[in-house]
Amino acid sequence: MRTVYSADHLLHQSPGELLFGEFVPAFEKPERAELVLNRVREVKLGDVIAPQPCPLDAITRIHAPGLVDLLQTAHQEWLGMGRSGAAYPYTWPARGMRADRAPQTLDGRLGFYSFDCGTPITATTWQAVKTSADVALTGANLLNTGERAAFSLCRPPGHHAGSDHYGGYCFLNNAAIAAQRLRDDGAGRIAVLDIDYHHGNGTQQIFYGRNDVLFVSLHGHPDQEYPYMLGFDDEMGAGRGEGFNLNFPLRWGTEWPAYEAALTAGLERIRAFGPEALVVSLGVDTYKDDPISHFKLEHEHFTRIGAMIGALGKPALFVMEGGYAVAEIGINAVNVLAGFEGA
Ligand code: SP5
Ligand code: ZN
Repeated sequence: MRTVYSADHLLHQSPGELLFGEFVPAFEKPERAELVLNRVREVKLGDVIAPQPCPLDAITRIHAPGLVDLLQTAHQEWLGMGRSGAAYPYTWPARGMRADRAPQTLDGRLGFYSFDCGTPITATTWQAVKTSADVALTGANLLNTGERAAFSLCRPPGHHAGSDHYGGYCFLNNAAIAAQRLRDDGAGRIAVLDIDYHHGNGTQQIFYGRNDVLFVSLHGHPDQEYPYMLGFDDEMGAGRGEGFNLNFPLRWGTEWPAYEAALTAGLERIRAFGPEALVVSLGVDTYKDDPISHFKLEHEHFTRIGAMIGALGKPALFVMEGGYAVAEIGINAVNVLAGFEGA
């Protein structure tokens, strides 16, 4: 399968995140994508191609104009206020506060449109974020031209970004933007399967009221794990979307047998839904040595995940999400892709 990649991802480098009361080096760092690319080349997965720049309306199909504008202008405004470094929010709306109107000042808007402090905006973040969406859209276009599979090596990742909020190292929801493109180009039904360790809260929120995009996610249980406030198994969709959202929250320490059982059930739901194509939010932070996660998957399990997805017999677009065991991220991500191709 072909890989879509751009070096523009290097334009986003987080100076760090607040964790357990300390400012620590970012887990989501540029080497991640470089090492996945190296592995793609090492195993000769297929050609590596550059993304086509896509018009902004593919992004505003999914995201609020106020969010897109903030991502584009926040850092310049930050500097204009005499500040240096990256733009971080410091206050957020809670229950009972006015979450229906965007504040006017930069600090108000940074908090209004975000949900954590791990997702800083630098001078060149927007260029990386826009190109990451282009990488996803170009992958969707490959499926539209009849390819059975494509790998969008997106960075920054996307699945935590909702229609009007960013966070979790994610600014725009690459997988959702690609899924919408597949719908707009004629696919009647699309399934999004999210295998990142963290719940894809953004993707769930975007499609929660819809029955044309099924969302299925396996992730750390929100009782224990980030993003804490979404991803429970009683979230089944709303309105016309009822029955088209399926969460498999799994406890810390989950090993392959329980993971495989949940994936089998998730794939069964996707089979019954009968999508024209699948978008896979491919995070490999389920790996046993991931520094911020608590599942116990081994290299070989990623190959098996890919084979199980391939056995559906549907075209699939793989969109890169998380994975922070940097030395092994290439092996784990490409094992999924090779497993899919071998199925
Ligand atoms: C795309 C993606 O994988 N985003 C993940 C964002 C997670 N950010 C919060 C990190 C919390 C770290 N918890 C540390 C546990 C260390 N034992
Ligand atoms: Zn993750």
